[in-house]
Amino acid sequence: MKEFIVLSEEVKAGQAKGLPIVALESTIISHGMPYPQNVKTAREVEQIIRDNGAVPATIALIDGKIKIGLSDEELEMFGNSQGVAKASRRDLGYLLATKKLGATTVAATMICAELADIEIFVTGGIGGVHRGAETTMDVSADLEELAQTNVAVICAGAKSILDIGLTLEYLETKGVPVVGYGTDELPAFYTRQSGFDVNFQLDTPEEIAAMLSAKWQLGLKGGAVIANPIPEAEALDHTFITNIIEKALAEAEENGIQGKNVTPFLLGKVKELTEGKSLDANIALVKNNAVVGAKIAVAYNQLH
Ligand code: PSU
Ligand code: MN
Repeated sequence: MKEFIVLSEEVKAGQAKGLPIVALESTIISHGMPYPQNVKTAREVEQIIRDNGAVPATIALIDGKIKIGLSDEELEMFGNSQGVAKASRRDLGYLLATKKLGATTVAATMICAELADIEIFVTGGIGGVHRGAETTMDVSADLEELAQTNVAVICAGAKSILDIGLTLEYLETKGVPVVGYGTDELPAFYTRQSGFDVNFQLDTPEEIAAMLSAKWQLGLKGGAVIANPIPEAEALDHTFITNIIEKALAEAEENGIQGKNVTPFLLGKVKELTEGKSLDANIALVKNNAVVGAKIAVAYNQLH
């Protein structure tokens, strides 16, 4: 297994010194945001993690290896090339064996993080149960991964391109805790409110670290969703974004978008219809998650 894993110098040195490490995904770079904002954001997020006392490890598949920590050139390559596959759990074996470039989703990043002994992972949003999943069966592999892989995902809640209620039901069935960071309501990515409660509200990185530690010490497999609301000043108006999401969903349906193309299509459409406002919000919330995630990693590290 170890033959597939390559740590960057920064991550290797960090692990040797016992520093907290924070995993970051690469699908958000290759398929979640346009160039050049994607690369700029990826670099800034890494720096925020350093500034808050942890070591960033952006994860991707390159030339038959799982890279834990990317160079500046590699970040640029993932942000600015067409031929990067979106890599989820099912794709890992194929992409490694064929030595193709793979941008890891939340699910695949969790798998790779666990292989590299990284417990804390920061991103923007997780996949979930899509609206209409009763008939399409479009349920993100991210949810199954949260059920079985011991990595906590700091995100801004679940986007309303998803069926948030069904996503919470799925996570409940799988025993995945959904924690609100300083809130009792699950944030909905672009907005701070969703109308759904989280399972537990915790207000400090130390409390979250203690919860994760207790869960895993018991041998309870699986991750946790740590939902951190977008900062008030960056949040989009609820009615504005809801109308746009409805339009994006209708266009996806008209165009027969399916499978792994659904989420990138919807994100791109929402960006276009908001004239970039959704992208600004997305960038702001990821940076906000990086601050919180780094602090959780520091607190978790102190317990171990
Ligand atoms: N949500 C976002 N931005 C993203 C994604 C989700 O706001 O980039 C990406 C993540 O990598 C997530 C993936 O794991 O989409 C989910 O895709 P799917 O719905 O196909 O499982
Ligand atoms: Mn899907």
